[in-house]
Amino acid sequence: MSDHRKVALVTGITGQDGSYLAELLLAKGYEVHGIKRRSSSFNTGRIDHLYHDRHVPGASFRLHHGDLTDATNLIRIMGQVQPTEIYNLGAQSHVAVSFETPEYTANSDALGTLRMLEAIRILGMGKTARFYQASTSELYGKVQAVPQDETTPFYPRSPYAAAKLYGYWIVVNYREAYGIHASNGILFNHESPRRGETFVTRKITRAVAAISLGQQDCLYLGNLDARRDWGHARDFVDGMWRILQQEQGDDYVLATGETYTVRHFCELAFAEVGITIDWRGEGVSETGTGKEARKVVVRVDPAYFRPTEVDLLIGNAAKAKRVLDWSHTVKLPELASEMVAADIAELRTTADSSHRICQRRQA
Ligand code: NDP
Ligand code: GDR
Repeated sequence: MSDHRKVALVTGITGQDGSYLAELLLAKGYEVHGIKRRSSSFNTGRIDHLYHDRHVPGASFRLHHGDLTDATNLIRIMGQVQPTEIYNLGAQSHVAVSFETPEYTANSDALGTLRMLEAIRILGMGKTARFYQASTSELYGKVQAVPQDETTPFYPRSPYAAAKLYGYWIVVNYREAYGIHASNGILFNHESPRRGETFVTRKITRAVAAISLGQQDCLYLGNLDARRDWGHARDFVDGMWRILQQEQGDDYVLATGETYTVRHFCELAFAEVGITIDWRGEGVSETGTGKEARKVVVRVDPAYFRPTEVDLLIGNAAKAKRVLDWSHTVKLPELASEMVAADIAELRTTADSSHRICQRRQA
């Protein structure tokens, strides 16, 4: 490719990964364009610190209104921006929600990917733009081998995973059919203080913060035995960038190679505020000292169980290590610690933070 400009277009820029990726690309001297959805309230909290008035000379960060369900909009933005690298991070990314909104999830996650690739083809950008697709370890679903790598068969277990399966294969097909530099990053779970509040790690760390500050009594969770390979989002966006710096498009697993249960993450997070969880008996108890004795801090609510669950994910990122020289730098205890500290700091500075999620109600 002879195009030496560094212009990135990022869908899902307002999300966890989009925000870290934008920071990384700006630090590397890219002009960064992001697609954000129109919202009735502000949805740019994760990227506000990157935004400069567009009238400021040299400003290299731009936002465009758009949506992955709107092909004409995507074609227009892509035609205007003429990106050299496209990161398709936008998605209805919540697995449990995808059971509630399967058609919308397919539209944004599966057809949205197709629309991005078609825009590249229609605009004749196949030789100038490289494409990254946010594929996922959820593709392995009912796992067929342990650990999972690029050769492990897929077995999706949710409408989200089935939509992402289409996204994965349409990327492979456009690479093979049209010679587009298109790659899949098969990323295992990655978290951070910017993680959406309804994903399990953040839900836990927010609750730990609230419970430790006396603003919440109890945390309700679903399946405590699910195992995930959790890393830090900052490490993973670095892997995304490395994937697009390769001469050829290809598919890569990014993972830490370690797996832990949701239960274990709870223990790590509560330990940060000095609460030891004792899982014996009904519910879950805090082992307190003196008068406070035993208090239930975590309960299981079957409402959070999924119709079909992914029980065990653990990735093998050997190919990424070999080809991209990528590996994770943050281990789970450090991640949990950072997330709990950030949530405590946030709660302390939020005036309106006294909302009790699990109150004992008197009749
Ligand atoms: P988030 O849920 O934090 O962010 C998703 C982003 O997509 C948000 O910016 C959201 O906008 C945007 N979005 C949602 N629907 C649309 C749509 N129809 N059109 C345009 N944009 C849309 O996800 P993450 O940052 O955690 O993940 C990024 C990507 O990586 C996703 O595709 C996810 O499926 C995938 N992935 C994530 C992993 C993880 O562990 N985090 C692991 C593997 C894959 P808004 O802010 O307005 O909601
Ligand atoms: P996941 O993440 O489904 O792996 O998808 P999530 O944090 O939602 O769930 C992880 C595991 O925790 C169990 N769990 C709960 N989950 C949530 N959200 N809320 C609960 O109360 C709860 N209790 C237990 C779940 O059942 C599951 O087993 C994430 C998303 O970022 C996807 O977009 C991405 O593709 C995958 O990671 C890799």
